[in-house]
Amino acid sequence: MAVERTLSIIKPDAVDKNVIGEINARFEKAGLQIVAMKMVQLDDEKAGGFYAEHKERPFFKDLVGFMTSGPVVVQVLEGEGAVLKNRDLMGATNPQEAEAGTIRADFAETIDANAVHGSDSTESAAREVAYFFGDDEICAR
Ligand code: RTP
Ligand code: MG
Repeated sequence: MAVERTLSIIKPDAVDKNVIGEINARFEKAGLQIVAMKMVQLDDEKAGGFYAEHKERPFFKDLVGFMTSGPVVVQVLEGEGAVLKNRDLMGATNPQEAEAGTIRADFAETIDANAVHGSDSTESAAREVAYFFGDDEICAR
């Protein structure tokens, strides 16, 4: 399987719960390496641009409101099949439907405040990584 990069965001609810380390430990135990990482406070423009694909959806305003409600940790994860591996670790979008042992099942309660974001394809990953990080901010291993 090819080595890939994927964008991960630890969302405001998980930062507020003080579980950044626990979530990152899961990535590392699964063989994903953190090759870039920063904590940022998103504003409406940055969060709205990130979720532009959902602009016409009824939940867009709430989504942007939630993503700007507190700091997030944005990071690039690298490893074999990183995109799908991260999605598997995250679990379903709605924590109520997420498989036991996944990040969302263990750390999230609602579909709005669902602890983490992960790119859904290698194409999205390339766009999302570039949205937050310059090449000089990613530390190739
Ligand atoms: P994400 O992009 O944050 O990793 O989540 P995802 O791929 O699992 O879900 P996506 O369909 O991309 O939706 C982005 C975020 O919007 C919120 N959402 N709310 N109320 C709703 O029906 C609804 N659907 C999606 C979620 O917070 C989801 O993470
Ligand atoms: Mg998504």
